[in-house]
Amino acid sequence: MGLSKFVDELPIPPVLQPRWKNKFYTYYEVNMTEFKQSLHKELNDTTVWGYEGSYPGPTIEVNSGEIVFIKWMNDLPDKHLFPIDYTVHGAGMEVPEVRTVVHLHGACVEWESDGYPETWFTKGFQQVGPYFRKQIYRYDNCNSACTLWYHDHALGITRLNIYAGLAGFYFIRDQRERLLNLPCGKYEIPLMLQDKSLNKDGSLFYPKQPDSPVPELETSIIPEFFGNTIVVNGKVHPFLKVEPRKYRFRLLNGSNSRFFRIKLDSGQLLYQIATDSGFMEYPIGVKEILLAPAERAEIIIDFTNLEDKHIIMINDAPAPFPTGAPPDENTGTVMQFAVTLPLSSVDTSVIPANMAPFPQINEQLSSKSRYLTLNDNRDQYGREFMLLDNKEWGAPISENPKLGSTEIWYLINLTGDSHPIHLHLIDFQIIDRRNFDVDKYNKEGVIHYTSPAIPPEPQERGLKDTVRANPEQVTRIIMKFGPFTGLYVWHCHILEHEDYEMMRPYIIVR
Ligand SMILES: [Cu+2]
Repeated sequence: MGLSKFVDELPIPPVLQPRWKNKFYTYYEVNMTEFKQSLHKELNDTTVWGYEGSYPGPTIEVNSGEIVFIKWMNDLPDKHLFPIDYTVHGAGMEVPEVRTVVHLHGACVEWESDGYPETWFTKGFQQVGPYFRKQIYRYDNCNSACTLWYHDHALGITRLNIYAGLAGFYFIRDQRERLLNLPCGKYEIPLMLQDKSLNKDGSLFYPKQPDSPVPELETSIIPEFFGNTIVVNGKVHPFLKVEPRKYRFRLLNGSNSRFFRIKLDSGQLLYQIATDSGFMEYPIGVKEILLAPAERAEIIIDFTNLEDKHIIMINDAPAPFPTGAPPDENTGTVMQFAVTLPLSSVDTSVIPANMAPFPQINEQLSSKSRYLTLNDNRDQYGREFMLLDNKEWGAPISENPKLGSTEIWYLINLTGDSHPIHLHLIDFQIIDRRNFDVDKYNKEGVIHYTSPAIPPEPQERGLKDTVRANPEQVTRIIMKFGPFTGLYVWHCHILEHEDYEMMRPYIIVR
């Protein structure tokens, strides 16, 4: 479409103010509405959905251990912005078209407040899903400092609700973080990376049918969605004016399906300080960072001595990842940093030598190993759909870890895609990845390894809640289940996969 790049300033979502706060708890109210917002100055305003009139939603900032209550409310229209495929699990004609439920991604939270996909609710809570328990969610925020994000999770339409704009940041802060002397205040900036396709009139485009359409259906889910342009915090290819000093950026891949492998065209290092779920043991200097949908990384970029330089953040991740086409000039460009502001004060922030201890979980502590396949299938319309453990969403629960127990999960990827696998409630550690013979597995059901174990990449050495399970590899993760019991989910975070069967309930039992 040829929109000019770097003509809109990067928006920074506002910080949400609580309705009340006392020494025991904090209470917020958040309303979901439809409104118009400018995604690019050369386009008409775009109709989006957002939280508190903002896309991305306002950032919620809490302290570790703070008890927070949030009343999430749906005030959206009855008609969806995008075409619905009624054949998808939980999205049939019998349920209201517009349903929402909010999941705080990475949160340590009771199951009733976790945004289980069947706890959806409609406008004014007039209708609710079968597992709905409460209107006001409680968050215990037991995590250490980290970058979480909240987003919609309604069964069967998560891909459409998030694409419409229902996503925002949630930061947990703690004392250790304050002592690190990181860049803060206006030098600490969240970056939500997404891909979108925009029609000429400025409206968001989401396809009605896959490339090879399904004639029997008016609307069909697509295997993956790849937008033709990149938006950061809701702006197409924005720019950010920076001072010649250090900045802390909280990166989030908030796309439906697109992976980002970002680097700076200046070739300079990104100093990664945090993974999905908190600080790493020590910073690492890297040229590029790969982020699958839902993965986060915190980085420090040092613009010192780069006065008047214009530095472009670029993306070279193929789509689909890892074997798809490389990005073009639009999808390969993310945003620009213009080092044009004068230094307003001496930069006393640091890239710390150490951040937080990272105690590795000993494999010996694991009381159970689960072998879980990622499968490719065809449905009655000839469409590809993916499964976990070869089971559909509605099959009986098979993952039922005991409260307080440690398990190792073997994610056996039999498909040709890399899938970002996310478990709710807990953080895990990646043990290793190992190549195996897929044909032999398909014929005989045994894992025959064809390489030694590959340790996690340096950028993954920390607490994670989303892991890339690569094709033709077994990815092993280890985690302790708790501190809550109840019903949670694990799923692929490629939203088109999640909605079309690549999601499973799991239950933590006493
Ligand atoms: Cu997937």
